[in-house]
Amino acid sequence: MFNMMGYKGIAAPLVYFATLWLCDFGLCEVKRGWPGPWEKYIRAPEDKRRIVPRRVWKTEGDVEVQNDDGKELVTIKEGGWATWEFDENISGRACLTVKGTTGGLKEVNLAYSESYLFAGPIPDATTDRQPRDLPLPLSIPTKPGKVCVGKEFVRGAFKYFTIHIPTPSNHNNNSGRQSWLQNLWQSGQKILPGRRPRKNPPQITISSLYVNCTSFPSQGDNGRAAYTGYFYSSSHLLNQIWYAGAYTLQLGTIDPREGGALIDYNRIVDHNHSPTGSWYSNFTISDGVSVTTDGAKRDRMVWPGDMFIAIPSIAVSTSDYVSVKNALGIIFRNQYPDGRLPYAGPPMGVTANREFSDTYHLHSLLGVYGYVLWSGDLDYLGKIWGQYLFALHHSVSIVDGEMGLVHVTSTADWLRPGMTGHNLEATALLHTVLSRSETLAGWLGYDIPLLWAETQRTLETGLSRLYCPELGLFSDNIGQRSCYPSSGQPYHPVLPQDGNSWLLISGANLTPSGLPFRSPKSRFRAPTPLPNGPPTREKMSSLLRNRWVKHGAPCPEFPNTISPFASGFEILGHAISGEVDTAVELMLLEWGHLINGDGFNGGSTLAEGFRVDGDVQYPAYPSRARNSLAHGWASGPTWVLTQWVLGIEVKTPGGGEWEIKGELTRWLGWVKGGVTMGKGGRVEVRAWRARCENAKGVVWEGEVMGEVVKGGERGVFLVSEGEKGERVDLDKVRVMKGNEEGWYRDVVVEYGGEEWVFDEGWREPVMEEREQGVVDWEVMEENFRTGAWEGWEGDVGWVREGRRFVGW
Ligand SMILES: *[C@@H]1O[C@H](CO)[C@@H](O)[C@H](O)[C@H]1NC(C)=O
Ligand SMILES: *[C@@H]1O[C@H](CO)[C@@H](O)[C@H](O)[C@H]1NC(C)=O
Ligand SMILES: *[C@@H]1O[C@H](CO)[C@@H](O)[C@H](O)[C@H]1NC(C)=O
Ligand SMILES: CC(=O)N[C@H]1CO[C@H](CO)[C@@H](O)[C@@H]1O
Repeated sequence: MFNMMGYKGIAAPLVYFATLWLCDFGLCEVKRGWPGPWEKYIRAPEDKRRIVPRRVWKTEGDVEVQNDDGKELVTIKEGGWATWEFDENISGRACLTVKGTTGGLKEVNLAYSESYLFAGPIPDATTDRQPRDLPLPLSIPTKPGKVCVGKEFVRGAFKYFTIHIPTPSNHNNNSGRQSWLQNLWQSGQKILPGRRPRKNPPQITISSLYVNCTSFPSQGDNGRAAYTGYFYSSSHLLNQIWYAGAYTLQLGTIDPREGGALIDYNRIVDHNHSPTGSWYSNFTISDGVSVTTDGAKRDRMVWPGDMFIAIPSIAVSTSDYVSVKNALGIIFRNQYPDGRLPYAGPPMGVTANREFSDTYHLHSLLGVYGYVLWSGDLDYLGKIWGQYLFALHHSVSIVDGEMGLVHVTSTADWLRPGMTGHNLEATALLHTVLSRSETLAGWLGYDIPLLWAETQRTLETGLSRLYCPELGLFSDNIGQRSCYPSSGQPYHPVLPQDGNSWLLISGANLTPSGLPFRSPKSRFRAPTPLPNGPPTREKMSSLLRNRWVKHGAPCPEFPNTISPFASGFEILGHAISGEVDTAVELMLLEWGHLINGDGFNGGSTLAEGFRVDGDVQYPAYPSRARNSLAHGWASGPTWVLTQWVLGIEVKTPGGGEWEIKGELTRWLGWVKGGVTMGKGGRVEVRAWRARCENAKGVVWEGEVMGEVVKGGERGVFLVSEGEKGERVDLDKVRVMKGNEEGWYRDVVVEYGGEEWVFDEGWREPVMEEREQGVVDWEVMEENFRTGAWEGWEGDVGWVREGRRFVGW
């Protein structure tokens, strides 16, 4: 009998250990496909080679849509355009079946957009030098038949596809915002001839169109059958979020010869003459046949910042380790002679610029840990260990011993400002990397240098200097953004989301013994004893939660922005700190907006970032159309839901050992899911709220029960009781029907002479109302007037309207 009476809202952890070795070395061939009712949430196409649009979404000008025996015949005349909509955000090479043309039509213009907001004859943006890309001309053969865009014109991500026949007058329109278009028509990606006989104006009739998607080359043609893990719960929204994360990563996994959307940057390497604003995707970004990138539309490059989150999310959904290995491979291949790792893969890392970021350098090292842990590829670790140590040494060498903090010299990070100096995020990252490095050395059987632990103690001392006792969180640096400004300096502490989240993720001791919290260079000194006591992870988690607005967690280090990347660190920080409830709440709030918010793409994929008031603009760019709506770094929930809600934690490389420590949280009534281990073998978990009424009418409800299944065999039932799970003998469990869809209603557990059934009385709690975030337009404008955007006013996509400016 449970000694817990009445309601217990929060799940106790379920704990179970097991060992499983099905594949002992190298990369195992994983079994793909995991059928069940959860498959309805998969967004990937069933046959990626032939994706057909759902409907003609919009037409303008002289366009006729006829129904020809169930097929739509679309006729576009000069000046007209038609936009087709696909079910999902997709990618690939477009092909049309042309039924006929008249008027000597030789070309049409194509335009692509991820969001309906930018759908029409002008594409959304991949370039950072123009607010919108140039339309792509497509030559139309004189004879009817199929015509496809050239191999290099794989468009990375779009949901809307437009065919347009411009009129000659379009070529000369120089009014208002369209002024950049003039350059477009003049220098553009080849444009239509200006003069044509008026009597017989050109037109085209299209009988069908499809897109041949070349993403996720190593997962087969059926994107739905590619899955090696699943997640299914009582929350429709969390299910959508998990699968949108997984599909975002599929779409961003590409043939390495189809990469490189920053064509102005590519130019340094490939010397292309393509005009600014034009686009192609044929730049080779790594070795191998498949590689993971930052985003499907852009930059289609290997970005280490994304890997920390992307690797585990890939591991729990499609196990595409080959693509991860190729991404890490190119970063390490381009290691600079001084040990530093490039900011990104080619074209970066191979130019004379020596692109570098102190934090992304550390993300690459975390990528190695993630890859080896999940895949089990110790062989790879052994091969790059020398390079890894060389890179790690660089980071250790920039620790300022006196301050105890990493001293950052590179401004580059995830495009957020204020990176240089004694920085919190970089310090917390290095602390994390040192712990992971010890684990990696242990797996290889090597001695662990004492220096690493010593450095961690130094960093902890330094971190304490960044603590703001009155505010309860840590500041960005010891300079202008600290809470102990030097005399005469204004008091503007910045308590960054990224750095504080990384502190939660790191195992750093937040209160090194005997150390007063103090400022190094100013006369200010933290009061002793500290007004709110020493920092704890629990308090930090709750202070971070207090900052949320209607659509998510704003990041003070990057004004006006909500970042699913930095928020990915935050949900991880909450989960690691034992606040899984808070992590899930932020998913529902922020990723809920990415799924349901206006202008995103209806939940197929997850965007790079957005504006604090919920608008689709990502404040890193002036042009709203440049936001990438399929960006792998936003996939954090896929990982966190699997590892902290289902609770499947891999303990040794490839899942040789794993542990289940799940938490249903107050947001879920039931959950079910599974993971294929890197070394093969599948682990499945389910947990549900149970209720029991005994003969005397005493009721227990809200209890959590769970089950672990491995290798296809039923495991043990576990009943949560206080802090530890209790096992129930298998023969005391009765499964009534075995119906997958309503499985939680079919499980009856006999325990202590009582029968436990699913608690039908459970209801999903209502989320707290929060205020909408407010945009600080002056700060935004300032950001676009400086740095990378200097001198580009008007061209890159923002125009002034009175005192304010708006992006477009
Ligand atoms: C030029 O573009 C503007 C804005 O799109 C439009 O209102 C105007 O009609 C165009 N003029 C011509 C001559 O096409
Ligand atoms: C899709 O592209 C692949 C790779 O280029 C090619 O082999 C295949 O034939 C194409 N399929 C269709 C239906 O266009
Ligand atoms: C990539 O495509 C562009 C545009 O068609 C072309 O100019 C360039 O030569 C191509 N590069 C390679 C490596 O094929
Ligand atoms: C374009 C495409 O193939 N879309 C598919 C995406 O996934 C949904 C749900 O599984 C399918 O209904 C669509 O056909």
